[in-house]
Amino acid sequence: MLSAKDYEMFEIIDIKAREVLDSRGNPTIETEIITGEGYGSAIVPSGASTGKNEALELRDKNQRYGGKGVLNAVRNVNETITPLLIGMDIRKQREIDRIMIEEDGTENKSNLGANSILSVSLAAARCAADTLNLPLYQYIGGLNTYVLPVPMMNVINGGEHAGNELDFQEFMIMPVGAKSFSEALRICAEIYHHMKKIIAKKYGKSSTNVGDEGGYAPDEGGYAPPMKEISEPLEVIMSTIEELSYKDSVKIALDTASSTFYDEKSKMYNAMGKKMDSGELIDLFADVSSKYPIVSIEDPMAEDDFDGFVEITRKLGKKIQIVGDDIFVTNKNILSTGIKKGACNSLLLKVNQIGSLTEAIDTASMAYRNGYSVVVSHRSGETEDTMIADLAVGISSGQIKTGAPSRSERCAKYNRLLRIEEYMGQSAVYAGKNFRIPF
Ligand code: 2PG
Ligand code: MG
Repeated sequence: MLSAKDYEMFEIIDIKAREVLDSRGNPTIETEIITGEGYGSAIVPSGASTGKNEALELRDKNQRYGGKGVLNAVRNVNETITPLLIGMDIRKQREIDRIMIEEDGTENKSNLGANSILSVSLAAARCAADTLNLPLYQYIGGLNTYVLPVPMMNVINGGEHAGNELDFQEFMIMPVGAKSFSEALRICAEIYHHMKKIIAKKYGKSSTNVGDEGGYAPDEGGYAPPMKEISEPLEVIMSTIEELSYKDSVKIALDTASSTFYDEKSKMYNAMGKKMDSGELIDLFADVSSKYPIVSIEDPMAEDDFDGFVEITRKLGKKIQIVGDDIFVTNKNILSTGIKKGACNSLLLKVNQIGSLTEAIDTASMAYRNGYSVVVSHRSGETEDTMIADLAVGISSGQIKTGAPSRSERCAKYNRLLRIEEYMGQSAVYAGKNFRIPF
């Protein structure tokens, strides 16, 4: 039976939002919530290669911070959302999210801003976990939380995340053969460090400068022309893992973010100095995945090329995970269309694409129920917030994409996973080779 005192401990007493900076030095929103006996905070990340249908990130568009200020979003939390939620039971996450979505009243959260709503939604989950004295991942996933994800570590950056000539955005390593998450992370970090020497030797020292997600962003280094061809970063990865004798335990994943080099009018892809139609791009991916141990390709086609997605899934989907990011934008309705048409076999999950925790989890559930795998992901503009580490464990995604270990905002997530693994002790299971269906 509940006593009045029990209820008070869960009651939302106050909510406070403020403007802080993200890893690119752009403003973003942080929100704190307190209950009678708990505290939770969250900071919202921000993308660069964004999908057209993402929920709206509210920016002030005035002279401050080149228009990127978020004081309107902060005001929306402090003046509009807070009075609606004060006194509510912090455990009612779905109700909290629903109230904010209804108050906003738009399809893409353009009224209050997805950044305002999400900051409250995530802070509420963390505050509820704290009030209940549970680790966040366990609050999200309950008893069914024992799977530690395989890192999809982005070690070479191109596209919108770097100022180099590489059109494809992310070249990632996946240590599927490791026995534990901590071993996987060690393998990744060792590869990352050794790769620096290999890149410096071949492309020059300045080619080891890093991009937004901490991966190397090889450019004009003086010794060789800058990396441009898709095979070049793949060769660097292969040489590194061979020299370290990790060839059997490490696979490769790509996020080519193909919307960023697609011309909608001509329906042509413009990469590596060539123009390719949908079929030619698919052939390129079929070719590289027959030569290199590629197990996953994210956004191989542009978000507007739905037919291309269906075609590549039909051709390569048995062997390779085809992940939908810009195409699905963590939106249940769009994912549902994709499932019906047979586009992709995996969902990239980014909470800020949809703007609330419960909606993101609903989209993940739909993916699982239809045999799609789920990759929980950071954004290229990140913060010290580690929520996605708990989310990956909480929904047993088996995979997490959160950048390279040279940047603290990425390490924060890996370090949180190390702590979760230690806390779980013997019951922790590393997804490893079962990363697509880890349970
Ligand atoms: C992506 C992400 C994260 P951004 O495309 O998957 O790696 O980039 O946050 O810029 O959309
Ligand atoms: Mg992507």
